[in-house]
Amino acid sequence: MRRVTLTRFLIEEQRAKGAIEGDLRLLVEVVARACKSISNAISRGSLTGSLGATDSENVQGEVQKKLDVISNEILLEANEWGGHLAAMASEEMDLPYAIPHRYPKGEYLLLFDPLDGSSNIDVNVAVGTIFSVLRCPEGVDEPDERHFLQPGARQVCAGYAVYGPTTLLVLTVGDGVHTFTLDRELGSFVLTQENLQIPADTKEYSINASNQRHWEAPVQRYVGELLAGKTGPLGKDYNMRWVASMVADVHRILSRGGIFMYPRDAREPGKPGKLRLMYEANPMAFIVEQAGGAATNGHQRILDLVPTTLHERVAVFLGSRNEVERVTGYHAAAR
Ligand code: P6P
Repeated sequence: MRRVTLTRFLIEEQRAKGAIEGDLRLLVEVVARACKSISNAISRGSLTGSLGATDSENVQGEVQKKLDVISNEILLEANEWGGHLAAMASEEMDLPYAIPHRYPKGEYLLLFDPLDGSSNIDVNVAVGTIFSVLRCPEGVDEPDERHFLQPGARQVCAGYAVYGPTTLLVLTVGDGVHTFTLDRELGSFVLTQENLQIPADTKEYSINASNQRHWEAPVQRYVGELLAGKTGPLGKDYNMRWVASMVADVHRILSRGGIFMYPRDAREPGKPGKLRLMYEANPMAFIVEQAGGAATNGHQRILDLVPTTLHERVAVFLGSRNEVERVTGYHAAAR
């Protein structure tokens, strides 16, 4: 494998395919550098007193971990001065972040979950950063929440960093999915896998089974068939994994197939799901589809959903195409 850094890859992609014009390349490199800083911050954990919770809640009503706030700050400070962004939005902030007037603005909107799975951070389990890039609508100088509310199909770039045994950056600009591994000696992300493909079939599913009694009928039916194994209608035994960090569960699926599910459930009937559409489901759906997989909310393709609020939630079924199509078909049959 040619040892290609992220910068060289982005330049050569632009030269070969015109896939990544200047400001988008700058955006990806700045976000990657911020993810390196986040990786360093979380790797020091208790050494720097950065574990544990703050005494504040985010817009989701969740208690913020210190590292949620630190990671959010790292991404804001890394991106606000470069001139590539019109505004930013984060799981950790109620409203979009306007680029300070002292800095030039660019054509992109950046959305992120700065530290996904942060409930795992205090027990040293893999967490991650998820990001999504949209174009700011033409002629809009001061974008507000409305300008972010674009369907996921309009994303020009999406990616995540997973902070595990190694720190990885997984990226798509609409021309396949590629993985970069952080080489801490070089201080650079190095290309380690090109054009990831998710197998259409799988023997592994991912769901928080403790919520089983709250699921709707199509999910009860589908998971019941998975549990029935070889003697059941699917004719094979399945394994289950649930890390409770979406980034870690999705990365496993990108690496070896599987289906990830966070369905809506009866605990909060008013909520369409737990995961957030704009900066969790949409970027992951873009990546999964670019790797040959599928992503729906049980009824529709996630990337076709038209958002109504910045922090809206959505049910998520994503991964191996044949399994996602099966459980989505069960939702259609139940209507
Ligand atoms: P539960 C993390 O809080 C997260 O948003 C996703 O990363 C993860 O898949 C899910 O929630 C875990 O939810 O209910 O199993 O704790």
